[in-house]
Amino acid sequence: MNTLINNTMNASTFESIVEAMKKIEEKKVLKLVNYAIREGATQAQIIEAIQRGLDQIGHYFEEGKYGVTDLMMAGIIFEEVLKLPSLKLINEESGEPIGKILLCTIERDLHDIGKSIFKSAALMSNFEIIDMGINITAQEILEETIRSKPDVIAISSILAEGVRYIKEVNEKLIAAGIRDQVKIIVGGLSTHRQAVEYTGVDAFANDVYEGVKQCKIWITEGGEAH
Ligand code: B12
Repeated sequence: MNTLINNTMNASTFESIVEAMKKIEEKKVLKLVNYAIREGATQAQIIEAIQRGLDQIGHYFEEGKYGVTDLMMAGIIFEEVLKLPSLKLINEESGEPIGKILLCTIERDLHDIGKSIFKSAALMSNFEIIDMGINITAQEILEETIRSKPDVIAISSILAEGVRYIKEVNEKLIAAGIRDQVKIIVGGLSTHRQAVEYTGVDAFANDVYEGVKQCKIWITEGGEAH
């Protein structure tokens, strides 16, 4: 049983969202998500249900049951869910920014759903976000870091090849003599704790809320990366 399900989201609603997502049933997913929100589901619960469906879609893709068009459709559905007015309410930014995060998806990677979720979670925690978008090179990250002086660089890397470009980001910041002025956190399917050591970044988190918590620790308590 999923740890996120509690009395704010009925287990059968959760499973129905997973099923509808797996089958790429756009209208049904949106209807069920709206229903779940009315039931009191949190943003994290909804994201987890959709992500479970997406994981299955990923397996179907590997097995050849689904093609790239299906992946695209799945991505579109997730984006529509994130844009739902009922979910947007939970996304609203409020208060003074507590710090600045430079956010992007790494070079050659076009996946941006995880990045959008991290952005929502960071905005909810009153971070200012500079979203550079997708397919961003180490050189572009270096230039934007010099320009906007963020406290944290947050990188999403879904494709396995992303790890080497993230390593390049670290090397470029060191060469420019500014590595000690900024923290780097990475997240995504291709990243794992070992990647922290290989790439030289400060932290890894595949859970966006854990990632935002780490950024807060760096900003508000001057804490060290885990
Ligand atoms: C939707 C999708 C697409 C869509 C993307 C649409 C979009 N707007 O993003 C499209 C159709 C464009 C696409 C294309 C491709 N895809 Co694709 N895609 C997926 C799919 C089904 C879902 C990805 C997703 O959005 N998941 C939901 C989000 C929420 O999860 P997430 O990205 O992991 O993010 C979470 C965490 O990782 C974390 N996180 C993410 N970023 C960050 C950043 C920070 C700072 C932090 C703290 C946390 C964090 O938080 C998020 C929330 O929990 C996955 C399958 C899967 N199991 O995930 C395949 C998958 C990622 N794709 C894959 C492949 C192979 C491709 C293609 C190469 C297919 C092709 N032959 O053309 C292309 C590559 C294009 C490119 N150059 O990037 C493979 C990747 C294999 C690998 N590891 O390298 C997967 C795993 C499918 C598979 N099982 O084979 N894809």
